[in-house]
Amino acid sequence: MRLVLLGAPGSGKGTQAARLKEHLQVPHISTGDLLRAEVAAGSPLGLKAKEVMARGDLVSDEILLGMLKDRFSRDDTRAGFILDGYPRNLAQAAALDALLTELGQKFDAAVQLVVDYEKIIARLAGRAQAEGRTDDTPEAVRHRLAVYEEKTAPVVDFYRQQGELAVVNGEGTLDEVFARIVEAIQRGHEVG
Ligand code: B4P
Repeated sequence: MRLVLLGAPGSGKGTQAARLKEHLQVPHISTGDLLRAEVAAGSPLGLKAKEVMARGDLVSDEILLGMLKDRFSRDDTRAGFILDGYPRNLAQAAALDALLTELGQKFDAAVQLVVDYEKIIARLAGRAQAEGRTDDTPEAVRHRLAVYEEKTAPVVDFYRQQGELAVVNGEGTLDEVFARIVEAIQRGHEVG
């Protein structure tokens, strides 16, 4: 199974991807996690990404594509993957398409998790307290939501037009959301 997870920051992509990884037995590729690992390691790439991420802006397409190509060069992605946090703009969607074509692969579904913005703000405020992520401050969260509207929402429309989008309600318990995603993947069409 090859899955792309879409949704606003805090919509539950990372949370659900961790469960889907066990369920589908394929690797979870989170571009946010890959970037945070670079920042933690203090690599040149991490130093470039650090401030951009803290502001809630998108890291450059060039850096992201390099990281993604590197990750897809590993054998474990041949059986499938859950891609979480990529693509985040139309240029990244085109780059993903080209990369998968080059690898002779095609993803099975793009799943969008939909959560009301007020709930997202509350979730991320909770995570800010629990984990202290620099991009979960109220200002950064507001900016991330604006970036999502401007840059990532067109990606959702693009996959909808291609007939590849499954829209899933991301509100409710973790189990409820997980069950909806599994159902959406199985049915291959939109569920409420
Ligand atoms: P990400 O790591 O992708 O962060 P995110 O959008 O906040 O989603 P995340 O997966 O962490 O949160 P989740 O919804 O699971 O990106 C961080 C930054 O990296 C970006 O802002 C950008 O700077 C950079 N970046 C990443 N990819 C990029 C790309 N492709 N191009 C350019 N830049 C890129 O969970 C959020 C919270 O909600 C958690 O606390 C969780 O416990 C809670 N939660 C989840 N499900 C819930 C539920 N059902 N009910 C209640 N709470 C729930």
